[in-house]
Amino acid sequence: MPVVVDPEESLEELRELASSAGAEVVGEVLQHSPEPDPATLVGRGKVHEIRAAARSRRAGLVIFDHDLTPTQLRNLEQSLGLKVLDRTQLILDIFARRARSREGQLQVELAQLTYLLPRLGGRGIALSRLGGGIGTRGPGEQQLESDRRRVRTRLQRLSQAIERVRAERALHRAHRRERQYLTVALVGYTNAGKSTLFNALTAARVAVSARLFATLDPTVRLLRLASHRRVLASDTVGFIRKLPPHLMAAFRATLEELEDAALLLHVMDASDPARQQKEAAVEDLLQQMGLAAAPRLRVWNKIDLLTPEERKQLSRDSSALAVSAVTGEGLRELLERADQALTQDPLVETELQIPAGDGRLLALLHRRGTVLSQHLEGTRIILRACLPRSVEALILSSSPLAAKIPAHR
Ligand SMILES: Nc1nc2c(ncn2[C@@H]2O[C@H](COP(=O)(O)OP(=O)(O)OP(=O)(O)O)[C@@H](O)[C@H]2O)c(=O)[nH]1
Ligand SMILES: [Mg+2]
Repeated sequence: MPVVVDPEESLEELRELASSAGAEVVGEVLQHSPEPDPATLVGRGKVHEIRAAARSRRAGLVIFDHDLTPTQLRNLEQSLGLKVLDRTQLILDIFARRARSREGQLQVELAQLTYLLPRLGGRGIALSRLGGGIGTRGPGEQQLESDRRRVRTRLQRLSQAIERVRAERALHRAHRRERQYLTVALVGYTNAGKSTLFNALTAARVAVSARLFATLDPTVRLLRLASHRRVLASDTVGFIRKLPPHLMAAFRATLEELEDAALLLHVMDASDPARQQKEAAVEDLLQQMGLAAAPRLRVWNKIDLLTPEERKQLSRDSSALAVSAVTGEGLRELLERADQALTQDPLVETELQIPAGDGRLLALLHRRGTVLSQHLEGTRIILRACLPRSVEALILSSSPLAAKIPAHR
């Protein structure tokens, strides 16, 4: 389902993106026209209006919320006499500033160059018309040819390097699986509060910020759920509507973390007037990534910012949890619900007997599960406990004297 975006709201988001990139917004122009002009996107009158507005406010840069074709970009830069960026370039710019890990940097560079390549091509056509006669090549074109070649070679190297990092990551994930940890990944729109929630749950210290795309590199930490089960929690890069396709492809390696997750926590900002559109945008992207069927829990965050009336309304959405990562409200329930939602390794309530002398097994049971009752019967300890099925299997296999007590006893 296509997500309907209100242009004013989209512009508001562009403003946030621009300030996240370090720009100061001095003015805005909105165009209501259903028919984009192939040469300049906006009509000629609008181009004049933008130029006048930019001059009077001494702007050094014009940013379009819409993506521009190479031709539109060139034409607009010429008629405005200013540097022009589109939404994709702006997002790429933010990502380029924020990427810290080697993988993140490789991915951003790949996305930037992929975006640049056809733009070099576009200019190449214009220059060959100007400079070169029939059968000859102008010097500008030669320069561009070598630029293009350089970009292509670099793209190839980047892809290879990313493949290597990707293989490494796959190995890490395989190790984690061997250690039997399931992964719970936090996903959601940028600025929904994923990192704040991640920190609150795992006592980590991932940087949190009101700027968009504060997190680029995924972080993984151990998290203890309500049953004492330990899982790996993974904080990931935020989503945004109209996510540049290049960026989506380039971030594939990072997003593979999500494919491996046993559960996605979809974190949403309950105080955001555009929360519904943003939820739909995230769902849309998850679907594009082939994760439509991935088990997930919807989590409304920032409920501390709501009025009692708004809270009441939210509570009608029974398929979601309401939490505040800042005050800690609702986090206990979140840990319980996440525990129950891990259907790959479901929680079972079971009755077990273990040898009374085996302190190690008893400790394991208390550490990895919730013991509901326990008593001594001769040389055996009889316990009723709630545990992940895998832990039950581990206990039964680790001592010949450990056994399950049939329910009909
Ligand atoms: N009032 C309130 N503010 C919150 C809550 N959770 C997060 N915030 C604020 O929301 C802003 C964004 O938080 P982050 O945790 O960086 O959001 P994120 O989803 O990780 O964002 P990206 O990494 O950019 O995708 C910060 O200013 C946080 O302080 C909450 O429960 N209540
Ligand atoms: Mg974050």
